[in-house]
Amino acid sequence: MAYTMKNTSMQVEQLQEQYEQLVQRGNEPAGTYNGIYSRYKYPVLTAAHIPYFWKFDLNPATNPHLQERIGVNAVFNAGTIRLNGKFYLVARVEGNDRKSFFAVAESPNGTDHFRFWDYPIALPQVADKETNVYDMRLTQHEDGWIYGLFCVERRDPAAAPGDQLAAVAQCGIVRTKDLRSWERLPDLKTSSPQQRNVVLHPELVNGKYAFYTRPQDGFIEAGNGGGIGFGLADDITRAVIHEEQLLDKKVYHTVYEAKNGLGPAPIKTKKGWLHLAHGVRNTAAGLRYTLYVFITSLEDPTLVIHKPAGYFMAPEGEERVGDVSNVLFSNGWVTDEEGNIFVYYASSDTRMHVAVTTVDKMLDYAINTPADGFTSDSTVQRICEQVSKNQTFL
Ligand code: M1P
Repeated sequence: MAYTMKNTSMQVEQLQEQYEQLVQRGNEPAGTYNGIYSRYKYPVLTAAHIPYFWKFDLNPATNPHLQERIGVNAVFNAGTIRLNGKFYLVARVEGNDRKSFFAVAESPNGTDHFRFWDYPIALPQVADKETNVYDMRLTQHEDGWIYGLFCVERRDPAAAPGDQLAAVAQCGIVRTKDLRSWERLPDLKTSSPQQRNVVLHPELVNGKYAFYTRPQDGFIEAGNGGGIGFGLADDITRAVIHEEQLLDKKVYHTVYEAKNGLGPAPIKTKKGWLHLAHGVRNTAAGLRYTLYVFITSLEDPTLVIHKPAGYFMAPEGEERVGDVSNVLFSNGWVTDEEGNIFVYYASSDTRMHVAVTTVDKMLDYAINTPADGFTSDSTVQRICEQVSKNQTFL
């Protein structure tokens, strides 16, 4: 049956109501107690948070069946920033057509009421046009700009004609003052064959722009280049890193044994630069991505001074399942004046969540959690020591 004008307008109202119900839903802390952070109950952004007017042609003359014309598959891996008391996520939105792009969602409190702006971000293009863009890290830099570093992906020019998988990942750079108007700068140049998970440090180091990198040999495998790297560039408008040093390597039999990558830009604290990263290990069920934490020295940002063993967060419950299951990935967190930290993380390349903690709790966690002993025996010894000391309190 063809829809009449009346039915169409009723259906549009229904779409609008469903959308408003979702966007206006409150959120609350939930999940298992660990004293370190509180997960929130509902994801803060999902594909359902995409405005209905992005997906549907609302004109009854051109869309009599009110069909969804442009589908969205997932919303994840958001860069974040807090400006004038509001929380902004620059989310990776992935269309049904597999192309990712960026869109800004805004919330008054950081835990709910995230609403996408009316239009996604139309990134200015560079001459060597990319096929896909994703995973923006936002850095409020001391030079006054907000920088967005993201992955640009192009088909490998050396790919054999039948090979539709070979790709090259590099770091794209944009900057803005208001998240509305974006200036595109040339892609970062390094001597590594590929780059992903590149993050700009918020301060100049020795008068230069400092980048956290993730050099990699191939598109998926980090290969010999595995680890979080660090390099300096003289000029952000033509950024070239001549020398990359590994700051946090992948290590045998750890949660970052296969590869790792920095998450958001680090938070400056009195005890050092606080970092959140993802570590990847291999399992019979495929790769497992968890989040881990470390601190680098304020005097030497390439020096890791605290690193708790194991993961800080791992996929739980519904987080475990999605387009790429068993993945937690974070490229955004924000602090507020009270010392709270809002950790934004994506689960299984499908949706965005928030967990809330404080700078004090994170420092306690990072400094006082035992470091990795790298053997089962050392783990057992630590537990035994703790149990012995706890006898007085039991
Ligand atoms: O699918 C998990 C993640 O895989 C990639 O991250 P990495 O380069 O560290 O393996 C990225 O594609 C990321 O977007 C994705 O979430």
